[in-house]
Amino acid sequence: CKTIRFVLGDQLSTTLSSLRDANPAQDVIVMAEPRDEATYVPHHRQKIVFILSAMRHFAQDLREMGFEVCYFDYQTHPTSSFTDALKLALKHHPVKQVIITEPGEWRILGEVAKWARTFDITLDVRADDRFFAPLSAFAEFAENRKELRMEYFYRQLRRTTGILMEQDGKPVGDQWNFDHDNRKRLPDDKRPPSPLTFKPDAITQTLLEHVAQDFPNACGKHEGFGWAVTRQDALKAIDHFIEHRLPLFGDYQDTMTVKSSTVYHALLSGYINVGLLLPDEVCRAAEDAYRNGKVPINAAEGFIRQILGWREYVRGLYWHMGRDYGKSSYFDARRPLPAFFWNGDIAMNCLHHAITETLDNAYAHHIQRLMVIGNFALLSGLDPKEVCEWYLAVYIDAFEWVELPNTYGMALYADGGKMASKPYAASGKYINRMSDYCSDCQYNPNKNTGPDACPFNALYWHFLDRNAEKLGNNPRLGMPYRNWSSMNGNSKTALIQQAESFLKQMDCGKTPQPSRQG
Ligand code: FAD
Ligand code: DLZ
Ligand code: SF4
Repeated sequence: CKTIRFVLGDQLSTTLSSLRDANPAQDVIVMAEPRDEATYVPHHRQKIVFILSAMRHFAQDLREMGFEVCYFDYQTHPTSSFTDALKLALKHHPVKQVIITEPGEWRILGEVAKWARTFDITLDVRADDRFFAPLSAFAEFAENRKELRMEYFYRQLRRTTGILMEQDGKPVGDQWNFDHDNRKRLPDDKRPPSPLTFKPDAITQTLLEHVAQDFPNACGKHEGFGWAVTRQDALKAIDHFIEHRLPLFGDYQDTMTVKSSTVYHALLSGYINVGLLLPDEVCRAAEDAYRNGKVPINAAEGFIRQILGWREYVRGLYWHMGRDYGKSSYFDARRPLPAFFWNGDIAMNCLHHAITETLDNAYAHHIQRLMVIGNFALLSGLDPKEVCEWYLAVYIDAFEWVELPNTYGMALYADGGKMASKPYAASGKYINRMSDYCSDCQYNPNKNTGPDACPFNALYWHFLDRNAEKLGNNPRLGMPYRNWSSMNGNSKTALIQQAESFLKQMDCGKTPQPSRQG
């Protein structure tokens, strides 16, 4: 019988479970740009344009395949919510069955679950099988395990998919993990090649012209938009990445530099998350490059681990933890998000770069997100709810299922260690080792106290000291706590005072500045 197939903005794959058996002769595909989705956080302008443009292009592709697409664009057919859009669609197409692939977040799943009661329809919610592992595989993995660590889930998926595996069941290169090769600092004379960008076509251009005015609460710059919005262009982005950046992806995976906001990273997360690319094809392309001798194993494994390992693991964790994951704060952190998160106006060079690049490009690479911005939020005790909302708003690839475990679990340790075995807390010395930010900073990463001491240093000790009851027994923090205990009382007091004076300035709404001596 005739059905409505409801396709969401992160389901732009023609192989989607809800479209697989669709019949162009009788089914109607419904897509919508509801106001609620554009405004539930102040999304980055490039993120809004990216999603809406990719949706409009996808609708065009479906029409070319012969489908009738009932599309509620926000300009000519405004809707408030997905439910509102379905109600209008059912008026025009009074069908008895609605089919949808399960939404990527609890909020929308809750809304969709009410449809069978609200409307006179049967509702078929299908699993999203664009991932390597069904949710049941994560549930099985989690059963009877005290600790849910990525590494074991990843190895399991290497085995079940055969990716980077030898015929005898051993991992290619005889090792599961090449991380120890992947911590190089970028040499001064090395300049990473730029990623492939795409000139906005008429659909994207129209959105770019309207987005600033139509979404006044959105954040970030829309100028300089160069994201792919079609599958064809996203496929070109994979090829370009594999040829130009994957070979050194592993070596410089953890590096940060003022010379490049993208280093050797892929910039594929947005495309994968909205469905323009499938994780399987991206991993297989990297594996082929390794097997054809184009890239070394540390690059191929390092990259594949991000998608087959981290991406699958965070997705499993998000659904496994339930809808209340993200609602509490292990450290009882309550400090409001400082204003400089929205304008980058902060004297700390690493934070300034990471936040400004985020607001300019809707992108920052993993180490900037984790070890600069996330680390700062963790050490200074920012409220996890506000921090998570910020991350959900500002990145091109931000959808709750992937953003929340990464921010709340990994960066903020706000789940008390369900995701990470220890907080990713680091002082300025780590940032200095992994980046070239510090040489051009008004602060000194080698100083702990004094007017030009790097704030990360005192904040690091302040964080460990104030959370000693919760973290003191963590075996992975034994060394820093021993160092803290062995410090003399005056040094400790000076560090605590240094951190408190920084936090006080921040609480007063002042952008902390290094005060000059003399
Ligand atoms: P690369 O570094 O080139 O990695 C390749 C691919 O691996 C990515 O495209 C992505 O699909 C996947 N990947 C890498 N790391 C992760 C990870 N930790 N979790 C899931 N997938 C991963 N990623 C998102 O897709 N959406 C988010 O909202 C998001 N929020 C984050 C928030 C914080 C605090 C942190 C620390 C990380 C977050 N990440 C998020 C993970 C990671 O930073 C991004 O996936 C990555 O920076 C995207 O850029 P890229 O495509 O150049 O990635
Ligand atoms: C994030 C987002 C935005 C900004 N706009 C839309 C939209 O117009 N239509 C849509 O279907 N989805 C949008 N999304 C993604 C949703 O908020 C949500 O994350 C997904 O629908 C979950 O599967
Ligand atoms: Fe960041 Fe400190 Fe280095 Fe400045 S000195 S760039 S604040 S780590």
